[in-house]
Amino acid sequence: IQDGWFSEKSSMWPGQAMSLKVNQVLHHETSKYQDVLVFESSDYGTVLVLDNVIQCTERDEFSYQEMITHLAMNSHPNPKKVLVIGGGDGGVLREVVKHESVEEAILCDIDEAVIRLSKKYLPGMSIGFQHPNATTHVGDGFEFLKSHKNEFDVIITDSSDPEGPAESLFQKPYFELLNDALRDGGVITTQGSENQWLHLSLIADLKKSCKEVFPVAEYAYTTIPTYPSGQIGFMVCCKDANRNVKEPVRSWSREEEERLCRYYNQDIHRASFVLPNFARKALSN
Ligand code: AAT
Repeated sequence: IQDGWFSEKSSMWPGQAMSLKVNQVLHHETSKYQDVLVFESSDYGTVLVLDNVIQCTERDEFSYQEMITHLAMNSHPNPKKVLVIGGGDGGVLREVVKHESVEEAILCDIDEAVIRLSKKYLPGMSIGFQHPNATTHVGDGFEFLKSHKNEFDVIITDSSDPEGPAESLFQKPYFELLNDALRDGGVITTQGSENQWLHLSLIADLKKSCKEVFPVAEYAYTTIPTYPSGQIGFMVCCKDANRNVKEPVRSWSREEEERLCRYYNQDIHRASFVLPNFARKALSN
């Protein structure tokens, strides 16, 4: 933070930096895994930052949390048991339990500090932890999956960027673990290596790894002002070769959509897989 502004500088997005005006720092600590900063911004509400990278702001978090969740949930006919890897702010859990079919939702985040501070400073997201069907486990997602086989209908990996504690969550052995942890017909989404403007070759590698493991692996994206370049992508994969994840298998009525969500709807589900030519070409194989 310099002269009252936070700037998100990183070698992952050289030569650019999203800046937010800081009203006040609410908390700053070094956890076991990362530097954790919570501040109140002038126009984006409370902001959570890990290792100098913005994880969420109260103003625009719904775009990411709704899309990473409902792209997976509405690509499954009847999701009962759901796992969230990462997502320590609780926002993805909040979205998961909007689906009435869900009997059990488990969250596994590596860092208790994120969960603790979100409960204190981000009530709109951490409300997800309060749901009676939600349970929380503190630990590494990669390790957690090793002891869970053939168990989940949907697994959502809401992880930080590949530099840091989440590095292993972007590689093929992780997708093999995900595949083994899914029941028949299961669906996953993962944070897809940032975005098309910055990391096309990383995304192409990620998609290739997913395709080697899952019969269906598609890239989708959402817009979000406070992530690098204003967008972030997801891999959406399914164990069932006949499932078209670009078409929701379940959808809400327009009234329900507007009551439940601020970003996601069935048209945006379909549209989120449509890519501009430069990205379509790079991801075509
Ligand atoms: N919904 C907020 C967005 C996030 S949160 C990423 C979470 O992943 C953090 O809470 C972090 O503690 C957790 N995490 C990191 N590594 C692991 C791991 N190995 N196992 C389990 N959880 C992990 C993502 C923001 C994306 C930022 C885009 N620039």
